[in-house]
Amino acid sequence: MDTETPTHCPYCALQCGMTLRPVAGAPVAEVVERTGFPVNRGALCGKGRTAPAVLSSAVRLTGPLVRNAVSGVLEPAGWDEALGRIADALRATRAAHGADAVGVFGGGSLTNEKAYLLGKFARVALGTSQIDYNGRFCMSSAAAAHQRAFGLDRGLPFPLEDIPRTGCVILVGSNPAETMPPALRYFTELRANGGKLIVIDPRRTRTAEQADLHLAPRPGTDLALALGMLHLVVAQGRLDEEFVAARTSGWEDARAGVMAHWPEQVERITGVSVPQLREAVAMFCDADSGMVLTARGPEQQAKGTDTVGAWINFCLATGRAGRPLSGYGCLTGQGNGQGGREHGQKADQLPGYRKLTDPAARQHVAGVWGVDPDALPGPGRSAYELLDALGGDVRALLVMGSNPVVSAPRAGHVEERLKSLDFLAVADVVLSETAALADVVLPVTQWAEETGTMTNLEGRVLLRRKAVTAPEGVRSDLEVMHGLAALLGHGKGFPTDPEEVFEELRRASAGGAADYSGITYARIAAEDGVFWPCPGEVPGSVGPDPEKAGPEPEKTGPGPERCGPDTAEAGQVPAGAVHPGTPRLFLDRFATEDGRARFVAVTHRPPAEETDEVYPVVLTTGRVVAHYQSGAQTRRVAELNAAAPGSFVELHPRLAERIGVAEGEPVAVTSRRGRAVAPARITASIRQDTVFMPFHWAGEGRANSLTNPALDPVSRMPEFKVCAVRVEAGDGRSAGAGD
Ligand SMILES: Nc1nc2c(c(=O)[nH]1)N[C@H]1C(S)=C(S)[C@@H](COP(=O)(O)OP(=O)(O)OC[C@H]3O[C@@H](n4cnc5c(=O)[nH]c(N)nc54)[C@H](O)[C@@H]3O)O[C@H]1N2
Ligand SMILES: Nc1nc2c(c(=O)[nH]1)N[C@H]1C(S)=C(S)[C@@H](COP(=O)(O)OP(=O)(O)OC[C@H]3O[C@@H](n4cnc5c(=O)[nH]c(N)nc54)[C@H](O)[C@@H]3O)O[C@H]1N2
Ligand code: SF4
Ligand SMILES: [Mo]
Repeated sequence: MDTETPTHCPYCALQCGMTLRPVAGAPVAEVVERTGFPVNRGALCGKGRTAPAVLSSAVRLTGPLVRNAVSGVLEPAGWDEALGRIADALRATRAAHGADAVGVFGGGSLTNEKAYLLGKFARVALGTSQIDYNGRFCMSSAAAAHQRAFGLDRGLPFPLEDIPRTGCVILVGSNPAETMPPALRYFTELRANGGKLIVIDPRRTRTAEQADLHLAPRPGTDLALALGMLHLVVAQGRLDEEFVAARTSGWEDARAGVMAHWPEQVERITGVSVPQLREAVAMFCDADSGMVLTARGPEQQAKGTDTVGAWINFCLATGRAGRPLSGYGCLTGQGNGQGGREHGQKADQLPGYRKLTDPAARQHVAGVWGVDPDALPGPGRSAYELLDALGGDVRALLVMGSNPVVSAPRAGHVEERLKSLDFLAVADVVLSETAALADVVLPVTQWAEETGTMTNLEGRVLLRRKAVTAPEGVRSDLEVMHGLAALLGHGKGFPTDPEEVFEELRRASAGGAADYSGITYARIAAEDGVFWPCPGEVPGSVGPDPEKAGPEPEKTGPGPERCGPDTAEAGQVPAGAVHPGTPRLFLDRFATEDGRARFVAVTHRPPAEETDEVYPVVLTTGRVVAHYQSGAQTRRVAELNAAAPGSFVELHPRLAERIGVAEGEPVAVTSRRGRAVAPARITASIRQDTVFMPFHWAGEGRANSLTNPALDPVSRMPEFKVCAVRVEAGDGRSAGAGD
């Protein structure tokens, strides 16, 4: 191809628009600004700018690898051999141990088409219930809280462009300066317009530096903080009684928990002083509109769902929800973190954000797939539980779009479990740490080499277009699923053309909460993306055999017509008219049965693991701007490695002094699960009782050797953001921080 192609970044949920232009004689295309795309208006972070480097054959997989049974070494092989080995192994596992002995692990970087087809592949071609994905590690707590309170989970109920026009934003455990740099503009514009920004983060991050007010709680105490602030709202007579009466239910039950959290007690739990709590409440309530946005800080906790629930309660009690320029939102993380959680790669889910346990949903989707609803398996295990079961009940695994050796909690244990499998297959772009353990590695095409849709953090469905030709020897994930399904006796139903898969997804999602039926590739291209829900007519020629499809089931869940879009009443669009999509949700009603948002009664509880004499320091983990996730992609880019060459331990000067380390010297961090060593990065911007490690690296500096897999009871999200550790000089000089 020799033309400029407008497309999107391979990495995070902002899905910045960019244009790719081939360069004569150079191995990879170059990135050109795409100013017309509204979300980032041409701006990119360093990862996006350098993304084409990973297209280079020098750093990526260009042919399948199969492990030699004798030497134990991964060796180049042909596609027929590689796919044949996988199909044989999966068939043998199923014959010996049953269909549920085969597992599938997906990812939020997969396009909607891939995520959809992967769910179908697991349930139809493999007949297994054992599928989940890395989104469970990402925003599952916010998703669960959204469902509980609003009856619908879309990360942001409004477009980012609304942020600069609201009165006050509380950013909880979110560091866009490092994790979504082009989005920082929305917050600087907010302040330029006279709006206020409050940041809640145990570290004074580059985002917190921009805030009007920074609260630095002890990690894992956000639930108490939110309840304490809501207590002050009530105590100061700032409850929006009219809104609570007209648009919500459950306040009386929730109120008791709120009133039990006195500000002084909250100060003791969180370390945030009562005057600061008062200041935050005044700042938020004095503005005539406001938003609370959470990210992984409060969510990646064993009580993440309740914590987000408390923040939603806060928004509801102050009347900052379901109104223009106000509301609660979650800043979703992965490129397709939103779409990836809607179309069926999650253990309990069918396409269109349907529930696998809902008979009507099973009937509808089975109809589209041309299978018997009773043949569909039930819900499987959540991501960590699935990884923990490897080598036990689950004996063979296919990984597509994740690198759990680096990114899973208690990663040393997960690595052991992966090694104990009878068979592991990994489809990846590069030889990730997880792929390096596999029996068969399949090299797949990436973002710029294939077309597909992504749903960004706003719920905007985007088209990522193919811009360059993939190296020979590489196949797409869709082709992988097609090939494997055919070998497993499903020659039909697994198309390799992304648009054909999308047309089927439209049918499968029709009538569901995440309704994509009115969205087409052509519309997305013409409209800079389309926000779901977007119901519409899907041409009958596509999808399943109508004979087998069965009757359309009655709608049981709250449909999109209940969500109150701003531009038109969804569902009330005249027959034949095109639905405009739904940039803004909940303005007229919430997506619950009665249209009211539900308060949830929650009370604070400590982290799953509290500090003690042996493990006296809190570890929290997160990101740096130069690297993405497990680093599988970005650690292969020279410019990014130069900017951030390796793991580190961020600690306060007092703690550094106590353990006797200077800047750059090795620090050993030990938890009940393992040990990691990385250079000290000493800064007064972190609490004295807390250390921070980024999780982008493998080996000695791997943060996840330490983290606690304690799970949230509702979302099954692991507690990445808080565990107890001992911190010492890495060369063994120090006796420990506890003394
Ligand atoms: N550069 C870069 N950008 C990314 C990614 C990446 O890997 N690298 N990944 C993408 C993905 S998948 C995601 S999910 C997003 C994540 O985006 P963010 O959520 O912004 O990223 P994190 O660094 O995980 O966590 C945010 C902040 O939470 C704080 N924090 C830690 N513990 C607590 C706590 O107990 N309470 C509170 N309130 N805050 C706490 C941390 O100090 C950190 O500054 O980023 C996306 N963008
Ligand atoms: N300690 C700690 N751990 C964390 C977190 C934290 O804050 N702290 N955050 C968690 C969060 S929010 C997330 S999202 C996870 C993410 O962690 P991972 O699931 O490991 O995510 P990635 O590193 O993006 O892994 C994606 C893998 O898929 C490959 N890949 C990319 N695109 C494609 C594709 O289209 N097809 C295929 N087949 N492969 C592809 C990449 O090369 C890479 O190897 O990490 C979690 N782990
Ligand atoms: S902010 Fe996210 S989407 Fe935008 S360029 Fe950076 S990594 Fe890519
Ligand atoms: Mo994430």
